[in-house]
Amino acid sequence: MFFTPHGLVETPRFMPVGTLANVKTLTPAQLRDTGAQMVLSNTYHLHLQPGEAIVAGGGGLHKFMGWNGPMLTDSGGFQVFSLSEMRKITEEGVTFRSPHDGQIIKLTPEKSIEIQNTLGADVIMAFDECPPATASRQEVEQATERTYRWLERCIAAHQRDDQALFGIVQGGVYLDLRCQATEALTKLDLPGYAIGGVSVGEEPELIHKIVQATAPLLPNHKPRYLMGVGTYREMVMAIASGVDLFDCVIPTRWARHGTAMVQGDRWNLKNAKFREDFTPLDETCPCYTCQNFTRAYISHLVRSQEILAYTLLSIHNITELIRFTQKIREAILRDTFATEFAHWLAPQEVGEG
Ligand code: PRF
Ligand code: ZN
Repeated sequence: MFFTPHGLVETPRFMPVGTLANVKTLTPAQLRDTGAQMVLSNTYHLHLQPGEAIVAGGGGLHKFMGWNGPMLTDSGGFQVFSLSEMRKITEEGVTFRSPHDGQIIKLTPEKSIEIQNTLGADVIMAFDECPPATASRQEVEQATERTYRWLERCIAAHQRDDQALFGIVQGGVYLDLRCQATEALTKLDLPGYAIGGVSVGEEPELIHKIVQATAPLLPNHKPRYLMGVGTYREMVMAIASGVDLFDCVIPTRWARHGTAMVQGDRWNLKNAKFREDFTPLDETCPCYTCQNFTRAYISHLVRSQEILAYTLLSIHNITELIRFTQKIREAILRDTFATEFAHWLAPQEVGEG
């Protein structure tokens, strides 16, 4: 558990993604009812649209979007790499072309922190370089060292003591680089740490190895956040290694594709078998969707492409993932986590999925 100026966050916990200062298709009240505590938003997207000055004009991120719980903003570097074209990276920072109007935009560690200071989230992330899974060892080594130099610049630029700046460990699949980076970062005594550069196209077993080698080296009295990971098995494994926070677009993205996450499985609601199924998605689920609607009704909405379909599925999917991390939290507090969740850690069957 940790505290922010906008309330506490019980860990381990899944954080829904609210890229553009909203979790797609949900009102803040609906979001609150999923059990969400901390919500993530993005520097890259908000800088492009509407711009941080407008968010500040609206009273800062919390007031602007009507969410007065804990918020975290990602720093933008990762989004530049995965989303924009014509990006160029130097020691100074990253330049890229705005997908909105083609304008050349430059993000540096200083600029990212300035934007995040203006947005006003409770937790802000260091500006890092996340190399692709195809990068060579030498490229990863250079990116990891640069990420450290950028972190020092982020710390120097950071202006607000009501915002916690988290450092990000890079190092790709190279465990020795991960260990070196972790050791260097922990010396800086930041309020929290993240593991980045994971789940960028490498084998799932490598994700486990990286997290198992890195998370236990981070201080266990500070939040540890595994960026961009939110699948069941990866979360169980990471929590076993000490990770506290997760985020992932899967529950909301799948919802918009008509897919429900039900007890470890995924269901396409367009499937004919749901047309006359008058039971809830999951009768054990306390969410608004499961308490009030049937599979048949949601199937009808999905087939008709009604916006309510995406709202109801987002409510359920987010509730499902938060409830999963909440169940793990309760098991940890009962001291039964290792036995209750051991089956998630068993070797996976080949050809599954
Ligand atoms: N760095 C940042 N954000 C991220 C990542 C990263 O490495 C990832 C990688 N899984 C997701 N989001 N800043
Ligand atoms: Zn539900």
